[in-house]
Amino acid sequence: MAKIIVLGGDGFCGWPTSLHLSKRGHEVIIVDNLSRRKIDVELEVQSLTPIRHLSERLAAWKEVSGQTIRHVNFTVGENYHRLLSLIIEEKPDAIVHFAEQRAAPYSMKTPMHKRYTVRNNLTATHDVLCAIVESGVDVHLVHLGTMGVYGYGTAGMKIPEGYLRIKVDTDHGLKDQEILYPANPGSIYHMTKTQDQLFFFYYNKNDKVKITDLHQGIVWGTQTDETSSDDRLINRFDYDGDYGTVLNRFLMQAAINYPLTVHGTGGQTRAFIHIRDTCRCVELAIQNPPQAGERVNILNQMTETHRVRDLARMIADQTGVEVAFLDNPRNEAPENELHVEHDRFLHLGLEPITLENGLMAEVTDIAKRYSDRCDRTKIPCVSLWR
Ligand code: USQ
Repeated sequence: MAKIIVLGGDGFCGWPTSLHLSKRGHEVIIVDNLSRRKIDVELEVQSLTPIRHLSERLAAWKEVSGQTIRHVNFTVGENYHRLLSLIIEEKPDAIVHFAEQRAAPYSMKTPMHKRYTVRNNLTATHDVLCAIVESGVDVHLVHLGTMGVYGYGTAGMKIPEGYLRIKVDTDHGLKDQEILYPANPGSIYHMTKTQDQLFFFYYNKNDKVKITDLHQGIVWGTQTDETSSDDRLINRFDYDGDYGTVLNRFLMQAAINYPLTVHGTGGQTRAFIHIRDTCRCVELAIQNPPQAGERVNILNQMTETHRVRDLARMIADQTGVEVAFLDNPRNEAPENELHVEHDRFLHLGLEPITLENGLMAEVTDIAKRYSDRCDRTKIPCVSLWR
């Protein structure tokens, strides 16, 4: 069994992943400064689901599973020496890095939000890499990246897993090369993740740090076996215009009969993954570290692609809710095709959950159960890209 530090272990992906790893017998230490909860206070919105304080969550988990998860509260990126001493003292086998501001609309709200997102995300990632090297501990870093690094134009090809094979016209004729797929961020948030990639490239090349970068699609769903095993362990559910992501928003909107908020024509095609598969993929990544000296290991962590208006239509057909086509607050291609290679996780044994698996009803049930906690004024996306 491994010892794993989960940076950002109180968030939407971090919490269920921490429980998933703990349940399987790994020793989990959460580092989290509770920034996501503080942003709820700033935005005057709360998770649709009533999430408990982190100490209550951890006590409940101990009661339910018998497993202890420790929590250390500091800001990664601001407390370098705490991070360094934690790594030296605990000697983790793996560090899972979720400790970044993850919402594109939030990152675009104002210059202050842009600067916060850049400062927070880039210093966090760099401090983790720097501390791993200074500690001398043999740690595998598993980072939650995004499919958004590839950009959302139409590539005209299947998007590969991180690296693009190209031919370069050199002095000695045409030569094959493999390069990082050209970064094409669509928001300040996505830009920070493209910059993370360069940090990884450098620290892997220069210091031989073992790194897996997971290019994750849009997560949907909310509960896992672990988070649903006790009400006190419930995962957060974001429905607001900044943090709510498209499919969960549509399912929640249908549950309260709010016209589905399609941006523009809804011709945007995106990659999706269920939260249960997020947990499983992180576990698979930890179990399959790159070898020493191997380049950064990049996997596309998604299971299917869908067009936004198709999702809206499907949910409208099932529930009778109206579809509203709204001016798009974002600066993004109104229509795009998206084909993605994602064989690497399938080869590692992932059995993907898809929209057909009946789990959409679980989201709708949760949304209905807690609908009285919804503030309808927080649903519109008011963060503009211009
Ligand atoms: N959209 C709507 N209506 C809505 C909300 C969104 O039409 O009510 C559209 C957006 O305009 C966009 C698409 O749906 O075209 C996806 O938006 P989103 O908010 O669901 O997802 P996004 O901003 O891309 O970010 C989310 C996560 C981020 C993660 C990313 C993966 O917040 O952390 O990295 O998904 S990916 O999209 O593959 O880059």
